[in-house]
Amino acid sequence: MKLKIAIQKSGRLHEDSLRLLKECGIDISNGGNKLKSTAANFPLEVYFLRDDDIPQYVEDAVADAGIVGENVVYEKKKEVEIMAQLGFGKCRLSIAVDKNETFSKQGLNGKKIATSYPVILQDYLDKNKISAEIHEISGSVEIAPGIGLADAICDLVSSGSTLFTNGLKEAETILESQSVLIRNKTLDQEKVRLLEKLLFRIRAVRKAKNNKYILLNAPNNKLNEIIGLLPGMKSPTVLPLAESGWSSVHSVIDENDFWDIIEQLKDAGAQGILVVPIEKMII
Ligand code: PRT
Ligand code: ZN
Repeated sequence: MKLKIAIQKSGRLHEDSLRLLKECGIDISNGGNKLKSTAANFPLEVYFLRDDDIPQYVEDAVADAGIVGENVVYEKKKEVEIMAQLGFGKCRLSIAVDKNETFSKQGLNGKKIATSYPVILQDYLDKNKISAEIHEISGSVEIAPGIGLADAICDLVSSGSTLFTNGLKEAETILESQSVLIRNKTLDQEKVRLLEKLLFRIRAVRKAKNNKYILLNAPNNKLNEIIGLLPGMKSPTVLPLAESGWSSVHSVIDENDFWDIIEQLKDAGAQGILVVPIEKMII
């Protein structure tokens, strides 16, 4: 029995999806032109598909699970369950208008909005009691206002440079998105067990990415203060240095607190601070 997982065949999520599986210790030969590939060391079969088709395949149990953007999951409205956010493919679905226009939500009334996300956009319009016309197009949405096809657009944005080069500005974010792991809702016990195993590994990889291992030297009379700055997983490890009066302190810190804590540690008298990436974190 193998767990079947669908990932994007080519495009923005392809590499990161494969990398995540690899970091979970699962070796898959790269897609190339193949439709599917079997992992050498985990009961997993990987299907390479267009991202738009993945929710449907997962609903139909052609694939048991899939990796796809939340934007696609919400747009397709298929019967699938989101298991975990994966931290890559981050973007937002936003309404954009001409850069010289003053934007207001109610100002969208009676306007024409071009998008590849009619379902999510309609939900947003309904929620905000806006009555606008949705013009669905499948690509190059950003050129629609320039050629007189629409007054505004609703499209994915990451750096914002596509909007900028087309004389548009981001006016309102309607969805924050990133890649997620989705599953079919009626998997049998054995498949659920495999999926849990995969999810356990994904969590360990994700957790490790958000944390760093830190080692430093501290004068013994400053140890309490320094340890107070480093909660660690349980509590920091403290080992005596060969030089008397000094200790080596080891701990784990959150990536987001990193620079703040480093400053405080230095101020407290820490020296020789080393910060190293963590590969996996099981807690
Ligand atoms: O062939 P297939 O159908 O599988 O791929 P696709 O062409 O439909 O999708 P692809 O590979 O472009 O994107 C896959 C997923 O990546 C999307 O569904 C999102 O979840 C995610 N993602 C993250 C993005 C972006 N960032 C993004 N910037 N998808 C698209 N864009 C486009 C956007 O549509 C716009 O044209 O990039 C442009 C804007 O980028 P910036 O950086 O200029 O703002
Ligand atoms: Zn697509």
